[in-house]
Amino acid sequence: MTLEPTRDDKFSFGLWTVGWEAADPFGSATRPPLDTVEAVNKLSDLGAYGLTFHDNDLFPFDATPAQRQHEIDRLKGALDATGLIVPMVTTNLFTHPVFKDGGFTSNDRGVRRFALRKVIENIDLAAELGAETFVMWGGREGSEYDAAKDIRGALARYREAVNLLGDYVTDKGYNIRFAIEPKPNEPRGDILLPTVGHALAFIETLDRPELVGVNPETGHEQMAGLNFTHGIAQALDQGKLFHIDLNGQRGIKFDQDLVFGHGDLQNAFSLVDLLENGGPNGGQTYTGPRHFDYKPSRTEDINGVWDSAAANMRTYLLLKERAAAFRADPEVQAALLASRVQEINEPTLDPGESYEALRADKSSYEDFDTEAYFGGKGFGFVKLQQLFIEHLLGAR
Ligand code: GLT
Ligand code: MN
Ligand code: MN
Repeated sequence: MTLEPTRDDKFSFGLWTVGWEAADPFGSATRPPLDTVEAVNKLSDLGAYGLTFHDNDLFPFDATPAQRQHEIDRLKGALDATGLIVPMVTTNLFTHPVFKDGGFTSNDRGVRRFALRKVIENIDLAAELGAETFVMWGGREGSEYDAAKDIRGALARYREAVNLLGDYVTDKGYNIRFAIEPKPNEPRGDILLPTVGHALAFIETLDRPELVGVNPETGHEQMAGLNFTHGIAQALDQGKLFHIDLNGQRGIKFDQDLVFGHGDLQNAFSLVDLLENGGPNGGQTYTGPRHFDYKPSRTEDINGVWDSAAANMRTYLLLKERAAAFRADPEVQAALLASRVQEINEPTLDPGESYEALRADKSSYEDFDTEAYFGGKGFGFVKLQQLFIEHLLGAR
């Protein structure tokens, strides 16, 4: 297996990632702006297949129509020259002061109408560039103070917005689906739709749930102490993994946006196995873009930017190679069997078995030897996990 990224690996990067100038709440930028054409050329050279962006990564918030078009034309020229594509587009509804209380859910109705217009303009651009996924990260949709936000009202406005945008892409005949990106907090004290589970539940309340899925980000689930691989498995199970933001996070703290694998490496390993192989027993895999939403650390100059971009892809491919080795190992196969990992796919009831039949089956209850589970019948999960670690470490 090659560790050189190719277009077939479907690696993509946000323009805001490699283009991050590294200003944080405590310090000013440490890098100059990165030109869009240079970003496209370099990502293409490194083996990526896609570039994604917010409207205002490409042109400023206050750009004139001519300036906007000039930047779009420059991007298109670079895409044509390299063959890079734009698989996903998203809208900046968080930087400008007008969005200080959110876009779709600001208490200010005028702001909500402005936000909808801004997104609609950007959906037209996404369609023009052939993007098939439109991400909605509502980082400013939330609150700091419980008294200041009617959460049910805000969710109703969120729903109203997504429903309208669903009508828009449907009426226009655009081949675009929406992906909601959850995050628990930062920049707001508490953000609406904070986890994959909240977003999945919300989607079922929409007029066109089939048009809307999720764009989970590694660090965002891990900031809430959640298992990212579990969240992704559930999104796959529900047919809702429309896009994914891969990065690294070390525990429950601010959003670190580290390189993929530079956080919880074990979880990154199980994630790649899930995306590539469908998890322990195979099954539904993920075929969409492997999108890296990371921030090259503030300590880095432009060399560090490109080293870190390459590191995301190389780590992904290394984990993919390690997952294949893990699966091919006969000792792992034996350990999986001993741990009865495949048995979870066997239905608990016999075909057609009713609850009456279950109640009539004495072996399921009256004669079932529960005592055997005291001091016996261990599952052997630790032995299996050690094999997983040894493959991760390249020791096998
Ligand atoms: C912002 C956020 C990311 C989102 C981007 C999409 S913007 O950088 O931190 O997680 O994916 O709006
Ligand atoms: Mn993040
Ligand atoms: Mn993200």
